[in-house]
Amino acid sequence: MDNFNQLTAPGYPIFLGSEFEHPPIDKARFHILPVPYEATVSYQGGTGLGPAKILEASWQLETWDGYSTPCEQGIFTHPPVNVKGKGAKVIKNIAKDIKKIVKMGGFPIALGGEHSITYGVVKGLMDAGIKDIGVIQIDAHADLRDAYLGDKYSHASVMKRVVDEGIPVFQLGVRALCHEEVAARKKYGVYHLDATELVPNNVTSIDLPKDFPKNIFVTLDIDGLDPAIFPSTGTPVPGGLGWYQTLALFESVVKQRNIVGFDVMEFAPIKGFHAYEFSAAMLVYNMMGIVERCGLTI
Ligand SMILES: [Mn+2]
Repeated sequence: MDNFNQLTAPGYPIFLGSEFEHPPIDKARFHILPVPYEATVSYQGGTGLGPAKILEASWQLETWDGYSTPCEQGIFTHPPVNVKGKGAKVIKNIAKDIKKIVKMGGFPIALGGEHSITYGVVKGLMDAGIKDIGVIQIDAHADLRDAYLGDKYSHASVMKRVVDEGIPVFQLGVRALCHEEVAARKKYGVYHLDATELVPNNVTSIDLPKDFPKNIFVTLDIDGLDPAIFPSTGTPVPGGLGWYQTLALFESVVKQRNIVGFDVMEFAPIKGFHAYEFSAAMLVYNMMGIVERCGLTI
């Protein structure tokens, strides 16, 4: 890392800072928004360091992802969101930053941080005027509790906040959920293909229901993948999605709808194990590549 002067804020390198000439903000398609928020941890901590470590590791990526060079479309890394305070205040700050990105015509990519952030991201998309939106959630957990430990803004309740906004959700890879969440799935008509259906059969593409919204946002909780790939997360659960399977499922939904952004949440770096940091950076970059090559323009 020889060019570490490319920082958005102290400790925050820009995505792929080592590799190419970065365009000005209004010329970039991909807008990375680091959200180092970690407040409602229920097991192991560390997600607050996630965004900075992903950005740092991104300097080791090849710009050619095997199919194309997504960075040619321009990547702009924003300074991290102000995450001082808790709950509603932070959600508001996130929404404000996402709205700004969408209003300037950018494609937002939020990096967490804990999963509660996603509610702020989705709010930002709505505030920017995007209508008819659905969320595809790749996750080990359903995150549909109304509140967790009394907290409505907990990472374990984030999808409940989303369905409460009347937004349809499709869950992929879930393998840990409680009775309250099973009932919430029924009540809110949450679509799901759980890990037991996807993983043993190596399912790599799905058909979104006909009435699923035309605009989609994909939220990827890193624990949706198997902990053999990402043990670096707060609440790992065995039996998760494979690397290629995750990317293929992502590609299959991107080909069916207009994707308006994605996030990668719950990455908690483990000191001394840089493989996981690089894997998270590559996952983000490969998802950008899929958006570039397969994204529809509706
Ligand atoms: Mn989650």
